[in-house]
Amino acid sequence: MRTQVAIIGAGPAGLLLSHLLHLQGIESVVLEVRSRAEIESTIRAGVLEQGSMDLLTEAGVGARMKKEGALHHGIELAFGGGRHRIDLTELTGRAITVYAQHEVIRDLVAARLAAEGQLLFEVSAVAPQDINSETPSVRFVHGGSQYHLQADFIVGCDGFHGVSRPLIPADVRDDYQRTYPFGWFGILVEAPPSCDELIYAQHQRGFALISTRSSQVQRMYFQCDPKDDVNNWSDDRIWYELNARLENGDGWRLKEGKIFQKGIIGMRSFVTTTMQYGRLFLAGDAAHIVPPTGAKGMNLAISDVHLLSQGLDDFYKKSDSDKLNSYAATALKRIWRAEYFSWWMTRMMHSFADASPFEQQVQRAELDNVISSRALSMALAENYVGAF
Ligand code: RFL
Ligand code: PHB
Repeated sequence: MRTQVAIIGAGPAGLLLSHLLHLQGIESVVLEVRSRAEIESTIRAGVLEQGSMDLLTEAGVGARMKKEGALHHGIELAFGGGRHRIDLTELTGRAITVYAQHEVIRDLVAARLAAEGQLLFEVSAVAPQDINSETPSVRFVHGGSQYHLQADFIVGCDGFHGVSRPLIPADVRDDYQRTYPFGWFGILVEAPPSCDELIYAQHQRGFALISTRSSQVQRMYFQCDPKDDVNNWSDDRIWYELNARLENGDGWRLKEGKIFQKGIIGMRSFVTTTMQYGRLFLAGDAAHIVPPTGAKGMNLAISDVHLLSQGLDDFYKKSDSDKLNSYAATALKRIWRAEYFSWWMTRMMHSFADASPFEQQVQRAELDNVISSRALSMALAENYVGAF
């Protein structure tokens, strides 16, 4: 079995890379451990930057996103019993779209299958070999048979817990990370939206985020102990906590409904700066993780593979490896800015158990500064919509 680019993982990074390569006439095979039904139903991100929307549209996979996604021109910051709108479009000329990650995945899977792309689900024992040679390959098992896929390049798009990153020897790999002392409790609710835009709330009891999925389904999160158990949280307790953190002093309350999914997510920042090792490249969560407060993870995965597809195009069409060789350095500029922004939003919006009263007051003052200064509002807006 032979292809030009072997792609490990069918998340947004792997699927979009395969699709972009196809548009450029470059062959790839995507290997995915999970089933199609599973990747098309896992609930994750929701916010697409304008640049991501534009790329998906140009690549011909944006029609449903345009129809079913919700274009948002602002977000709200809630703190101190008040709400403050950050007008993203007035400040940056750009907007974001709220469209679930698994819908992006469905659109990409449909496009790959319509083009008769090689997309193998439920593979196991995925083992890249000879990554530091010009003849890398991947061994794997599919449908009970062993396969050996020869390729020119291997791209690890297999997320944070995948097999690709650990193949880069520890002595040449530079990893940077931070784990946060809290997690997010996420729920999906059958209810109409409680507000027109996303609300990011800072409160002594902890952070809360009100997002949406459709006119009937809402997505909400609140800061929790990462080791907590979802079974400790009855629906009543969840609504009490969310309403307490969003209190507005004017009797406003969330529109409650049936909670049909609950889960706890850990929070970390992570970057490996070694995104290339020989003929192995890393993209998306395989190379970096951001806490979800900045809504950057899926967008970074999209911008990584956009860059990589350009590098591979130059390699095949012009025998020019410059863009491939500068892939890591170019991608990391954007990655570190997104890491900074996600860390900054996380620090500003969450409660830290060890914060002194002084630090708590300074945190509030920072939020006051962000909403009162046009320069700081604009910095937040530019980072949020990805205007760089
Ligand atoms: P993924 O999506 O993790 O996909 C990796 C795929 O690789 C497969 N895999 C393997 N396949 C073959 N062989 C192996 N050995 C394999 N090991 C793993 C996995 O099964 C999987 O299908 O990585 P990718 O493509 O890099 O995409 C990254 C994004 O998924 C992630 O950054 C975002 O979901 C992060 N994120 C958000 N990003 C945003 O841009 N906007 C948001 O609003 C946003 N909200 C979020 C988020 C992530 C969250 N969670 C659950 C961490 C909200 C949450 C709650
Ligand atoms: C989501 O809708 O899942 C979402 C929105 C904004 C974030 C994180 C997650 O910052």
